Amino acid sequence: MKKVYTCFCTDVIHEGHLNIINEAKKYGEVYVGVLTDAAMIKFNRFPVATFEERVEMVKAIEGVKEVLIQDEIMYDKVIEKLKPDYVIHGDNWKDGELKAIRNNVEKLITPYGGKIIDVPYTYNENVKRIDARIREKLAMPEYRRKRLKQLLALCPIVKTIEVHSGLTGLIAEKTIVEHDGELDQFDAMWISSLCDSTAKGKPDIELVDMTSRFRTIDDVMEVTTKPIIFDGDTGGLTEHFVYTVRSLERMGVSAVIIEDKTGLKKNSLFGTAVEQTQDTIENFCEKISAGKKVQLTDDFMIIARIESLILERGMEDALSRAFAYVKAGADGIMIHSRKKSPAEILEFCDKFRMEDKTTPIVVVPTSFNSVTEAELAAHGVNIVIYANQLTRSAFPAMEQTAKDILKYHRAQEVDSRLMPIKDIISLIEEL
Ligand code: SPV
Ligand code: MG
Repeated sequence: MKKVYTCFCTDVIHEGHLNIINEAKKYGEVYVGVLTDAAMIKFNRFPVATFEERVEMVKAIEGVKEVLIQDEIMYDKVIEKLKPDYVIHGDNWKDGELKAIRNNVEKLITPYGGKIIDVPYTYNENVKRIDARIREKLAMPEYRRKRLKQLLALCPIVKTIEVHSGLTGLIAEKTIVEHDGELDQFDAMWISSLCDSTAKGKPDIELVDMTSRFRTIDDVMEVTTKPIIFDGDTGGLTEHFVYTVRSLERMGVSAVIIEDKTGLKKNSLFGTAVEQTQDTIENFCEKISAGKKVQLTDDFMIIARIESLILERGMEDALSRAFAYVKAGADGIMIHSRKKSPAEILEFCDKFRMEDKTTPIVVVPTSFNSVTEAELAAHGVNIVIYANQLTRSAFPAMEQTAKDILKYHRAQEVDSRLMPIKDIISLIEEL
């Protein structure tokens, strides 16, 4: 009997999958791989069924001889083990990022005479509806809120990108890249105070009030499913912060990061060029504890951000604050720096990890941007936030377009740099 292999990356079996199985049966015995959560989230949506449930679901399909665990997007391990005569898949993998997977399979099976079978991809109204329903579920507060904790357990490092609107949210949600035979996408979104304020033409001094910041969150949530980390600035007065925690948690935000500054907050990247006051350890610990006390679920995280390195108060101060904040209940630590070199950040992480192996560490490599995600993860970092790059890339592009239209008194000269209207329209899905 010939062996036919297919890999399912889904949490619902619909007619498209059954069609693949039925086609596969014509060629031999059917082996189905179920992609693990860690592999699935690299290029697909977050699963709504557990891995065990997905395995059971596939086992129950008539005609499936055996279910295999596939723990990588690429097929190397599974093909080496099974040596299938055929690998069958929907023909949607012939284009776009999925092509990298097809290429990988082709390279692996051709040498021993294996063949690929591309079956027409089923994407009818029914399948579309099932897909949309799952995404709607993922966007619901009770599913979205806990996702950051789930990702922390699954990813070597949670890759987070700044968003400040529905459109930037869509970019965070949908951008998948194929590079060097690997697929990747962002895991989470950061609602930056700097970029949220900048998008409104306002300075980053806690001037944009919470009602307006929540409006931004809502715009993003309307069109995305990924978890949100909210930049809560200083958290404001403790008496106000407790209300913010309640609201964020109810909305389905996964985490708030508050920084240990007090008084008129200025953006950290000004460093010591402007006057900024660090809060006392005692006050800030009280704020963290008060926030933790009012929280209603175990899903939500309050992450304490330490400004000691920004304000040049030294490593010892940063570390002692980190341990105190964790003791006060912080679910994570963000350490910030405006140095070009990542050295002080990595030193902090190493020293923190000597005493605390588990509390998540968050970093924002805006200044020390040469550091890679792998290096950060190797020093114990769990979340990396690209805090302002979308805003900073859009602004010069828009400004140049405005200048050129003024210069040429028409728009033809700029057109070749613009996204075609057709692509803009397809970015935004209609119900
Ligand atoms: C933000 O994005 O608003 C931040 C990070 O707080 S930073 O601008 O680097 O201070
Ligand atoms: Mg900020």
